[in-house]
Amino acid sequence: MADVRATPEVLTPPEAPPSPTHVATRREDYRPPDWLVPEISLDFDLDPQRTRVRASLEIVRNGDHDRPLRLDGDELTLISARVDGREVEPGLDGKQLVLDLPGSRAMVETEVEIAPAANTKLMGLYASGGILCTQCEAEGFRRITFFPDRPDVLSRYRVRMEADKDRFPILLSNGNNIAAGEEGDGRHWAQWEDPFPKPSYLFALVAGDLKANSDSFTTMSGRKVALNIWVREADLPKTAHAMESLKLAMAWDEKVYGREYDLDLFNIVAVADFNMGAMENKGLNIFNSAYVLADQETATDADFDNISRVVAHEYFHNWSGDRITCRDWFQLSLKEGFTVFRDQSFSADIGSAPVKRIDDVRVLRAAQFPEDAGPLAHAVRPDSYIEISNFYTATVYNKGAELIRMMATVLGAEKFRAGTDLYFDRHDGEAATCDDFVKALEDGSGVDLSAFKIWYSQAGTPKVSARLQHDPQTRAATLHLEQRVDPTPGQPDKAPMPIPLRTALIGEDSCAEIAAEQLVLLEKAQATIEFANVAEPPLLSINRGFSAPIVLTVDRRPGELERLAQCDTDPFSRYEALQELMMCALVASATGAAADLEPVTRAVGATLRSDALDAAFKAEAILLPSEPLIADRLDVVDPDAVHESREALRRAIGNELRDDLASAYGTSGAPGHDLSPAAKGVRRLRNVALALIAAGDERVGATLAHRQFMAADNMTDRQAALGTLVSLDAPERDQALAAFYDRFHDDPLVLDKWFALQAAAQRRETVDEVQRLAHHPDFRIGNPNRLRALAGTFGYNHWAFHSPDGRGYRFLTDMILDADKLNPQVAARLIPPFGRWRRFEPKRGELMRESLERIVGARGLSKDVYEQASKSLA
Ligand code: B3K
Ligand code: ZN
Repeated sequence: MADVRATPEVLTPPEAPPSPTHVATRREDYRPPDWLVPEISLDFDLDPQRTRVRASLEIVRNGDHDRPLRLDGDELTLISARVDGREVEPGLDGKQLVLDLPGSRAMVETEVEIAPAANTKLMGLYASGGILCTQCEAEGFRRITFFPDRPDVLSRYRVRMEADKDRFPILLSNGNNIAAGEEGDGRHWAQWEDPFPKPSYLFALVAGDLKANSDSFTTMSGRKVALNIWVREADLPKTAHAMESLKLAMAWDEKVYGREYDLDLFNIVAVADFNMGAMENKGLNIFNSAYVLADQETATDADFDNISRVVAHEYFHNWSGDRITCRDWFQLSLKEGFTVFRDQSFSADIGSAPVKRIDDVRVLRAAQFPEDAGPLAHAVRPDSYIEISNFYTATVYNKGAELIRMMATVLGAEKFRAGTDLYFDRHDGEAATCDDFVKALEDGSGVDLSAFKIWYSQAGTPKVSARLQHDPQTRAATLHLEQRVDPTPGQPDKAPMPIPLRTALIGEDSCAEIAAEQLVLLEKAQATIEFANVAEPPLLSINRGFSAPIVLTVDRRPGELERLAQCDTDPFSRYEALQELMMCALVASATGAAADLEPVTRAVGATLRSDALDAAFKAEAILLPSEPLIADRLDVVDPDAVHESREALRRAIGNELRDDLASAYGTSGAPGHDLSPAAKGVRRLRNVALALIAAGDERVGATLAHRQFMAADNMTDRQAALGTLVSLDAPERDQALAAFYDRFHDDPLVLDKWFALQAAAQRRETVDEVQRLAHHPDFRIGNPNRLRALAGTFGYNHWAFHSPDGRGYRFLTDMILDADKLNPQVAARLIPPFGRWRRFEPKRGELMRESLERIVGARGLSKDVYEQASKSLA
């Protein structure tokens, strides 16, 4: 692609059309609530078509003001409103109910009607496969009843619900079940009370024909907590792993953070239609069934790991989210960044820590770095939003977690724990801010962390360059460091950021650590660090463990990376050396330069043959950087050149290392039922090897993959075999796809895999395939998992999505516009692949831009999609 030299600036976008209803909320406008609601009683007369909700709010004026009470509402039919028992006619301002209240307290009662079965947004109370359930974060409670729906209004909830007993035998809400009874007309009722004041976004209710996997956990203070995972009866056998994960998470939070569970009951419910992974409602977590249900036949090792991760994440929220919540939605990372950091540490502790770190960094680079480098860049604590749902991003979650990790690294384990102890004590029962969190860490540890606050407010990934000079005569080595942050939307000028770099020197000859690891804190734009007594040529091992979320460029001599890939004593940096070695070759060939693949195949071979490395690490290390990651390194992206360069390297590895790959593929020690990190590692290595064998020789690959597919006794091997086959032009491909469908078409989560595998296929025909699949009788645009499996997966299939004729763009645009009519939140999450249009060669860039314009110009567009598409154009 050396001949393609576009000037992306010529692709100027038009002004986004003004949209008066889509106004931005700004962080600087925060004001404490005018009215508080210490107590609320809710009474639900449940019916999928028409549910009556009666709410009694004890209202208290907050401060000295004469502003009216404003209650948020959305798609509610108001039946009646009363103040202190007297019927009133409230005013309406937009969607808000406005009531002038003379005194400092009042009892406000409303009665509304809602239609759960018609709720396709899956926010508020909705129906999923015969179950009635809720999702309130961030602003869904207002779709259930009129309320000041903001996270700094904390209330004690009493809930009564009544429903048909046959259809809805189980009635659940937050807290404790205090009473239940029959109505005599086939209906029954239950009353729940939650003793912990909570914001409305943590309210939950479930009614359905559910069965529980029940267990218990005894807390460190000796209290017995009843645990239930509620699912459809047929799914009960698939809940064992989630239950084990929950108990491990409860014990881990006691041991690592001293946090004990606080109610006598903890319920989890799994539903098939859910906008994201799961939700941490107090005492009643509601989950996307994908993060609960698993068995050997239907779930992969990655699925099992994701279940542990998400179950733990939601459980950890009980303290970092529920007991201490967010003052306003700009502070979202207070609970999400911290909770992701907590779940990452948990997964590292129960599995392989190095492999977990590699995984986390891979996610960060795949999802967050592009965000930071594109038109949707925002700070970990954003300054404004049109639709808050659009800010549940990799920046708020994963970069937020990296920010906490950096502070934890600087403090060390003991001081970090002192800081978090103080945070939990000081803010228990409050709605807090990110500043409160840093202050508690500082006060608890006695360490000034104020410099790190810029990571909350400044968007963009810092770019650090490093150069090591060595003088053999004086045995002195000097490390030169420089940093810069590129402008992001709304932030043209950037300040230097504090960057903690775990750094060591490795001897090029001895292959050993010659300068022990130290923590270098780069605070200014530039710094130099001196090393004495460096007796042999040193190799720079820097940003070990990925101690800072940065893009690092190191000025290296030829051969350094290959040597580091063998010698680095930090597993992450060793992985990184091999990845960087591959990346250099890939970027060279994608830009038409001569690429020497030999050092790469040599290093991959050495990694495969190493006795010192375990299978899981080998698998991660030899996996080639993805096409989007290669594209991120290019000034102008030609997806065909990127694809060809990656395929060429895969072929070279497959051909050159045939024997090493065959022996890796032959590794034993992974019986299908064995979920130990070692067995998972062996399966991973075998499956990575299989894909590379197929890259070297399609026929051999197809034969092996088909044999594995037919013989597999677990979903990891079955899915991986099919994953290799779908990208090949072999007769086994269609046979295997048909066999997979025949066997699993009644299992929605496995059927999602079938859709996703085809949408991920590395073939020219994939764009035709996804169009056909969109008309498949099993495709359901209203089911978020199915939509993501097809359209979401396709959007990240770099080569196929960026088909030069623009058909990939048209497909995704149509999907987004169709999905937006039903579920704006999920539709908006499909937009980011379009956002990088300025970086593509001009023809594709123009087609991408046109797609965004078509979206922005569509009639009746939601504010979710409007915000993402219009910002992507800017
Ligand atoms: N807190 C929820 C996310 C809610 C998303 C709302 N659009 C799940 C989680 O992060 O644990
Ligand atoms: Zn969370």
